[in-house]
Amino acid sequence: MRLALKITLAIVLLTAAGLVLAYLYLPVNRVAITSELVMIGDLNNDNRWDLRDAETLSNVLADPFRSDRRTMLKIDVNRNDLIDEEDVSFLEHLYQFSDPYLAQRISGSLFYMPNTTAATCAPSPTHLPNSRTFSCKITTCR
Ligand SMILES: [Ca+2]
Ligand SMILES: [Ca+2]
Repeated sequence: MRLALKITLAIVLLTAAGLVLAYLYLPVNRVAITSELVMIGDLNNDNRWDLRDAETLSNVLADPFRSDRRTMLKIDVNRNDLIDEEDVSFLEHLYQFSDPYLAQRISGSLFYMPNTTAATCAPSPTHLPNSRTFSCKITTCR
């Protein structure tokens, strides 16, 4: 076998071995996920606001103690740790139009800005003992 062919074959084999080792041993994800984006008001997790969310909201309001904390977080739009009339009226108005920009334009200045309809949360919300506080905060999403 000619020397050039041997060198080429050796380079190809070393490159293939290097790629296999890199694929097997290089970490894919070095950073643990510490938060996720949560869409406020999207109660059925389909990434939109519609009448199905309104139906879920009325079910939650009928029996609020059966709902999980994540759902309650998504309903507490004004972030006062209470499910109150302001939250419900905001969400019902949003569900009618499915578009926060359109809902704001129609309702006027009392409607929350669309960029406040998202929050970052820990993947499994952590709670302080004897507290209803979530480890979430409102973010501005543009
Ligand atoms: Ca939804
Ligand atoms: Ca509230």
